[in-house]
Parts: sequence; structure tokens; C-alpha cells
Amino acid sequence: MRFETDAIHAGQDPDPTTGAVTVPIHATSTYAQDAPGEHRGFEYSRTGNPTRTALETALATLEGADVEMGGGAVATASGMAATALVGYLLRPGDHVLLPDDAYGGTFRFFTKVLAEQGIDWSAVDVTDARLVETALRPETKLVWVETPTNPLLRIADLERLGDLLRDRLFVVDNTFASPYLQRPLDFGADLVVHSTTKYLGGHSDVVGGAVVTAEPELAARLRFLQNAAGPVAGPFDAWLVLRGLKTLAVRMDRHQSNAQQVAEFLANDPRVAEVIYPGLASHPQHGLASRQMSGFGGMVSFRPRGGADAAVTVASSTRVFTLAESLGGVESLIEVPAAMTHTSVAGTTLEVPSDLVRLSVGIEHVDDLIDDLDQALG
Ligand code: P1T
Repeated sequence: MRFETDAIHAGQDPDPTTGAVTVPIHATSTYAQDAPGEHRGFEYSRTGNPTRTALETALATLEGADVEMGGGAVATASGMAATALVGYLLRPGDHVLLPDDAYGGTFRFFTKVLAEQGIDWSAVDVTDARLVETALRPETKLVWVETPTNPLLRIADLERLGDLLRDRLFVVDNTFASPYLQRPLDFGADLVVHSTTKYLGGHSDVVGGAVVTAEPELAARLRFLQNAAGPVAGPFDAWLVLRGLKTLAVRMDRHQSNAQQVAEFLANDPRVAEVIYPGLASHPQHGLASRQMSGFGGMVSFRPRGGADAAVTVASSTRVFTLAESLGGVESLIEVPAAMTHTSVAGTTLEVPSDLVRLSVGIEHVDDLIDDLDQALG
């Protein structure tokens, strides 16, 4: 089936006992067994829960991981829990290559948590495959890539990296694009990580995450780790993400058409020094983004003239855009990464410019969004 159809139906058949057309919220910790050890597919909700299974099947299908062929997904309690599960695949002595522009929490996990357990790291500009090649060490087990990156919206060449990283774990955080716009497994990624808190949930009402793979051995290992370590999405949260997924395609179409118009407005405004949006011809990787993504997404970053003070003033002056962390919901959000989402990278190679403003462009009427930015810049 095509993406829009899978988003509504994959893993989400009507309930076999009642005919309910939406997957029920299976709020249960345990399941009656017919005889000791004889159960109907579910024993205990950390190991498996039908609502979570539905979400996992849908996510795997949307990312192009064939469930019939042993691919799969694990749905976790947050995006960071998904990242932590990936971390369990590493051993002391392994080296990981991190992007030098990424969500601050991802960087914090590898450099402040896993580093203490003997897992070495270095950071590189993953948008330059030659730099990645040079930075690889014999003990480099895993390469982590975000594309578009958070918050500078740089684009990594997934096809080139897929070729280069055949013998390593190639992990792509696909949160900003969503599988509607980009499917990293098609380019050779081994694992796709999501914060489902963002576009997949889509309504700023849930925190969740997922890891997806097409490789049966990795899928089995992730399921084992999820059960062994316990970072599961609860049934209510899994249901909210499932509900969000159904409208991902239509929301994303509107997010990106609004984002394109907002980016063009900002690019033509003399009060703005720089606009970063992969859909602008001025973006250094506009061509690459056009090839590997089917759209440019809903995130726009910009630097108002006047430095960090101006960034803080603009972000504090909007009326439709809410000043808040996170992204990917139907409502527009504005933030200053250096003071909010990316404080954990201050003073590191990932430090973001203090005058950068990040927009998560929502699906409101675009004229209201542009009017709001116009008055805030004023
Ligand atoms: O917040 P959580 O669901 O745990 O997901 C972490 C995460 C992982 N990957 C990316 C690309 C992310 O952007 C995030 C979370 N980011 C924000 C909260 C933010 O405002 O950027």
C-alpha cells in the first residue's frame, strides 16, 4: 500500500473481538493464560502489549522495514529511551562517531552517560562524507546521523554514507523529516530512531520514541533489550502516537507549505540576517535535500539582525507562535536553541549560535504566522 494508506491501516485492523475500527487502548499489565505458559501472544505488558504492537507494526511499515521478513520497531517511552536502547548495542572499547550538529540530549547521552562506561566518541560534520571517512577508526562501531540536523537544518548524504558505512552500525535520527519525507533504511541505514513526540504524534500531547530496523537479527536484539531493560511506551501513549500517525501525510503537507512561505518571507526581510531552510535555493544542500527527501519539512531557523538580544526579543514577542521547546505539533512554536533545547552543548563542538531562532511551523493559516513574525521582528 502507499504511505497514506499504511499510516491508517498498517497494524491497525479492526479489533477481532468487537469490530472496533480503531485499535483499543489495552490498559492491562498482564494477560490470562489458558494453561501455564500457554498464552494468546501476550504474557506481560513490558514484553508486549497489543496497542504498542500496533504502533510498532505501523512504524516499521512506514519506514519500509518489512515486518513479514523479520523487520520491526520497538516503541519506547521517549526519544531518549530509544537512543538509550541503541546504546545497549555498544561495548566498552567501542567508538561512536557523532554529528557536530544534533539534538543536545543525544550528545549529552553519548558524551556524559556512555562515555563513563568506556565508550569513546568523537564528533564530525556528517554532512561531509569525506570527513566521516577520515574520522572512522577501526573500533568505530556506530555512526549517528541526524538529517536535517537540529537546529541548523544541515543535510547528510544518506546514499554516500550508506555505501561508506556498510560494516558499521549506521543510525539515522529521522525525527525532523519523518518517514513521509525520507526513508533512511532505503539508503542503507541499519537503524532509524525517532522522537515520536514530534511529527509522528503531531499534537504536542505525548512523549515517545522508536527504533526501527529492517534487519531481523537487530530487530530481535532490540526486542530482547526492550524487554530486558524496560523502556516501553505505555498503551495510552502508544495510542496517541497511532492516532497522530493517521494524519501525518496531510499534516506534513501543510507544515511544509507553510514553512516554505515563512522561510521566503524571512529571506526577503531586511531585519533578518540569515534564513536556513532546505527548501530555499540559498540552502547549501538544497539539491541534495531535493534528491533524498520528498519535501523539505516544517522546521525553519533564522538569525535576526541584532545578535542574541534580538533573538531573545523576537522569540518573546510572538503571539501565535508559542515560546516553547519541542516541535512537530500542529501549533507553531518558536525557541532560541542556545538558551533552551541546546544548553547541554554550550562550550562543546556542537555549540549553536546564540542569535539563532528556531521555528516549528505549524498548520495554522500561513498569513497569521507571517503577520505574527512580522510584528515580532518589529
Ligand atoms: O524528547 P524526546 O522524545 O526524548 O526525544 C529526543 C530527541 C531526539 N532526536 C531529536 C532530533 C530531537 O529533536 C529530540 C528532542 N528534541 C527536542 C525536545 C527539541 O526541542 O529539539
